[in-house]
Amino acid sequence: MNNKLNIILFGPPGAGKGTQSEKLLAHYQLKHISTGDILRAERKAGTELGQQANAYIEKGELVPDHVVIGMVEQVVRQHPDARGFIFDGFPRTEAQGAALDQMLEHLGMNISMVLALQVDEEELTRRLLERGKLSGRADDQDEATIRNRFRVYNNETSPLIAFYEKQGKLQQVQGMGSVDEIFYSLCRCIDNASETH
Ligand code: B4P
Repeated sequence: MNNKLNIILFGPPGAGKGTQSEKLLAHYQLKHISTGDILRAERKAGTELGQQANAYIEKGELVPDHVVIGMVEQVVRQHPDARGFIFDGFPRTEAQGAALDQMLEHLGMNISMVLALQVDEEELTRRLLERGKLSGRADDQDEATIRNRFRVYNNETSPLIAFYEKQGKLQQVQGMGSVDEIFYSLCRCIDNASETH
């Protein structure tokens, strides 16, 4: 295995994955892979993939596994010289987690750690509705869609917590507080893990 720093930033919708990824990738010089951002860029460009994905996103459903797995693999393969990757919003199902492990193993890499942001649903809802007002993102504006996203997270995504716990890679991080406080906690986890390896 090579010594790239590959981090999964995990958490429910609105947990701060995108917000913290921006700070972490600048600090550790990593390549950012946000499946949500890629899907929204496809939609903006009016591609067929973007139009198909939009139908799922607007309802708060997950885009099919094979679509997002293919997207992630393409980005990983395009950056063989990256110091490592931050996977933001991916994986979101056990099938995506297994595919990611397989893909990285094939490329002589692995996941270094999974940092799971913990935020309660009341705060998540508040953040998403607030972003909805500012960004115009349709999936952040409707409370029923937000509730569906939490339901999908609880049913399809949260089993990944046990998946990564079994691998000894999961670290829970307090995701309530200021952006800088949470960033500090994440950096502490990464630096401690890097020292012990
Ligand atoms: P994503 O784009 O991944 O959206 P998200 O989970 O809602 O956002 P994130 O967690 O990054 O937002 P953040 O907290 O940073 O996914 C959107 C949709 O795309 C999914 O519902 C799905 O349909 C599809 N999709 C994406 N990936 C997929 C996959 N792998 N498989 C299948 N489908 C997939 O930000 C939230 C708000 O909180 C921001 O406004 C931010 O400013 C604010 N905030 C952040 N930290 C804060 C703090 N500490 N205090 C106060 N506010 C804070």
